[in-house]
Amino acid sequence: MNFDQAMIFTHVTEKAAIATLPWIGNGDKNKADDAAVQEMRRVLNNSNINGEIVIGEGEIDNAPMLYIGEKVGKGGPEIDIAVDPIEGTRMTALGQSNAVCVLAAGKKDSLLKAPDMYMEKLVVNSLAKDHIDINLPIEENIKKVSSVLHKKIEDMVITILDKPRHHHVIQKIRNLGAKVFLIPDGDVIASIQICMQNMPGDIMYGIGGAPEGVISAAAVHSLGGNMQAKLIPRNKVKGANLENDKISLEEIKRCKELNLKTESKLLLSDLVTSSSVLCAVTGITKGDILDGVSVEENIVKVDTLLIIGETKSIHRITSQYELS
Ligand code: VTB
Ligand code: MG
Ligand code: MG
Repeated sequence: MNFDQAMIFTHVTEKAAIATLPWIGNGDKNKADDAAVQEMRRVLNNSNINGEIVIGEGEIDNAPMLYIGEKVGKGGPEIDIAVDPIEGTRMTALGQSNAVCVLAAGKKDSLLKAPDMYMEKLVVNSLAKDHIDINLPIEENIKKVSSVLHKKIEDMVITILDKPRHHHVIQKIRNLGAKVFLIPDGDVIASIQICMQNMPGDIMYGIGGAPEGVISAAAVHSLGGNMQAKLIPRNKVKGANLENDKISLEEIKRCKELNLKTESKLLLSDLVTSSSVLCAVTGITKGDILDGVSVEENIVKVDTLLIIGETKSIHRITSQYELS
């Protein structure tokens, strides 16, 4: 993934973010998502690539989607793409901070092909990269990481999605004496933050979406950090009932077809198999690392983070478009 290709994908997330503008704070998360999906698809299809969506979000919340297996582009190099047209639809609809448009792209077969389901994730920065194991209790991981970072347990900050499924683990972390920073949504931005310098958070842990996991992995890999994960069936996350059990069986079946096993450890090298990957993320609402989309007269401004694996570089790109 060279710089020319990187600009293609920057343009994609920028335009998708701009398309959400009418829906920011409008209360309707599906309309916002729909606008971003349509625009992302349109811009991808206008690009000189031979792209395939290998993992996309949409099934979990029944949102309009760029579906898994969809081919995009006018022709060109073969590229795997993982998309989340809006990461934080609720935040967009409610005008809360940290909603973004995001994708990861890489040379063919560089990104994990998986169903859209839940994923348990553990993310650390480059200093701690050899000191995690998702199969160990979270307390053990915190202890190992604290020692390599030369931090006291009391000073360790664990970032976690604020969801009922995490109440138990949050309690365990607090009992250990470490700090928990809760985020309402958006574990992609949280994962990126863990790997950036001068940002709060030493470990990102918890269960979120698999598409978000693969996208995060591209960023984490490019930033030299580490991530481990497990694909988790829905009934283990949202509780067992007739519907969730049925979905879970389907998820397990689809994983088998893709040669994947649920609830078993995936290494970063399983999630991302090459350094030829990138992650482009454009702010929708103002957040911790990015500004949101803003308009002045007939100019719309967008703020993007472009993280490139080959060059191990991170670029902050501010762009202006004339409003049409
Ligand atoms: C996860 C997480 C995302 O939504 O997909 C979460 O990875 C969905 O969790 O960052 P629930 O189904 O329990 O709401 C986000 O937080 C936002 O897309
Ligand atoms: Mg989304
Ligand atoms: Mg999402």
